[in-house]
Amino acid sequence: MTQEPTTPPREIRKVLVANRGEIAVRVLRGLADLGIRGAVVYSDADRRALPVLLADEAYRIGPAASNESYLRGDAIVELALEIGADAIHPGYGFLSENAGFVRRCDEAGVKFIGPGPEAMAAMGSKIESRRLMRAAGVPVVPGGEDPLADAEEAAAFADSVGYPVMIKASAGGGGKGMRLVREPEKLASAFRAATSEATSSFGDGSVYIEKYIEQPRHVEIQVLADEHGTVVSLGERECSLQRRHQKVVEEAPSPVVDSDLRRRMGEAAVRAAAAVGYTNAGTVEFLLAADGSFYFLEMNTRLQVEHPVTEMVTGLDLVAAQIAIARGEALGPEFHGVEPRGHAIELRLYAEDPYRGFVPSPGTIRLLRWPEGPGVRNDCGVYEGAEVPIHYDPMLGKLIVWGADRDQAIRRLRRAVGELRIEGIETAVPLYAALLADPDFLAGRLDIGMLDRKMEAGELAPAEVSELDDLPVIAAALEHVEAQARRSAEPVARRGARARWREAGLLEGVGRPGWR
Ligand code: MV4
Repeated sequence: MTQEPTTPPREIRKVLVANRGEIAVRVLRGLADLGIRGAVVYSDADRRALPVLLADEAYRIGPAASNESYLRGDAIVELALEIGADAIHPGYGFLSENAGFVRRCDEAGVKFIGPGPEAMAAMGSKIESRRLMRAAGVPVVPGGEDPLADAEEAAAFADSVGYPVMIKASAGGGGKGMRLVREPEKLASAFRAATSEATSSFGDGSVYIEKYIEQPRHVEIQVLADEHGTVVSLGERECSLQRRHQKVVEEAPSPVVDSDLRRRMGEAAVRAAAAVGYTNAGTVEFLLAADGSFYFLEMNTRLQVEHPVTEMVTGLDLVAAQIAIARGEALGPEFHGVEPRGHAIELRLYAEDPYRGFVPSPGTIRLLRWPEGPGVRNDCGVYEGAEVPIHYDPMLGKLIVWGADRDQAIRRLRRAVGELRIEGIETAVPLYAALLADPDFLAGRLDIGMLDRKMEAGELAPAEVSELDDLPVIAAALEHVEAQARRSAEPVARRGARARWREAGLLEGVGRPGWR
């Protein structure tokens, strides 16, 4: 990145990470790689969590409940001022898409690492963003421009675009306040249901109507925008494998996006970001129909969970790019004309049981062994012995692989899933093992309903996970027990940081076998 001579750089020497779990770890690592001090907040439930152990500084922000900790924008800005942090990185979730929080940061003179509040608010309203996108020449799904006044207006619109249609909440996103209507007789009740769900969920009952696109893919474009008016596309991620609006597997590039479609979707995403004066990292979501047409859905104004697959195929560090943009630097040549190299796939690992309706499975991680080797990246927010609290999203982390092409990436992922061991909690690892043998997945035949359909049809029954037997594990455990016996015979002074942490009570409850 190059500095524009006219703009003085904004000093960023210390950043407060206002998040938890794997994304706090990812951001802290990015900061460390840049030589920037990383501070992190934590709730009572996260006192011994991995970000707290990795950060240069860690500050208690409140009790376990998010409302009293990670969502306390006032306390977080106050803390940033107190500790001399130049900027706040919000991660995803929590305060990351809260325009009021961004304004609060601006007023305090603490740099928010993300877009400005106007761009964030414009994209937060689905009706407003649809209107802006249409005006900017970004394709949107055929449908209404304004909030629907009543069921009669909904019926008139539905007749003009043709059934099936979707009624969506303007303040929604992620599927809340959304109703699919296939027959005119069901429209009025769907309108009322969407309106009341939108009112109770968002305090804003306005809804609009769109033509329903059958069995599309979810393909999103990663964009970066500097503070000098330059916006670039870093290509797409295929995120069609979802269950109930929760992404499960993501990959880059999409198996069906060729360089011409990538260029057209990239240009549309750049127009979308430019139309709202967007800055920093963002993602423009599209529905990609079977006939190759694509439509703007919404823009996520944050760094996303699945950003690593873009990093793996572009060789870029998106957290470093976010910091450079926040410092006022201009996007350099390495960000222009980016084409994907090879193929990356990410599996999300949640503490939940996919074969019992994905119920959360909180508890203690008794054993954790991550895969390693060529092309494997672990973005993980927990360690062996850690507790998975019930208070937050149960994502433990992500397993990401890179291969020279999709086939190699899939083979490496199969190998990595075979090496992965998580005990003490339930995860989707057996489901992933089944998916990695599924003919439709292998052929890249994906759509947004595929995972739910296959789960319901029993086509993804738990597969045998391991290609290894347990002998190496037993050997490692024996070796570990012996090593521990040797260590406990040593004088305290020679045992280093680990012993000191334990004496400080930091490692209470940390499982012994395998803990490094
Ligand atoms: C749609 C659609 C089909 N047609 N809109 C779901 C979440 C919200 N962001 C938009 N969503 C959808 N909007 C039209 N006009 C299908 C979905 C949809 C979906 C979109 C992306 C990823 C997964 C999905 C699962 C179900 C429905």
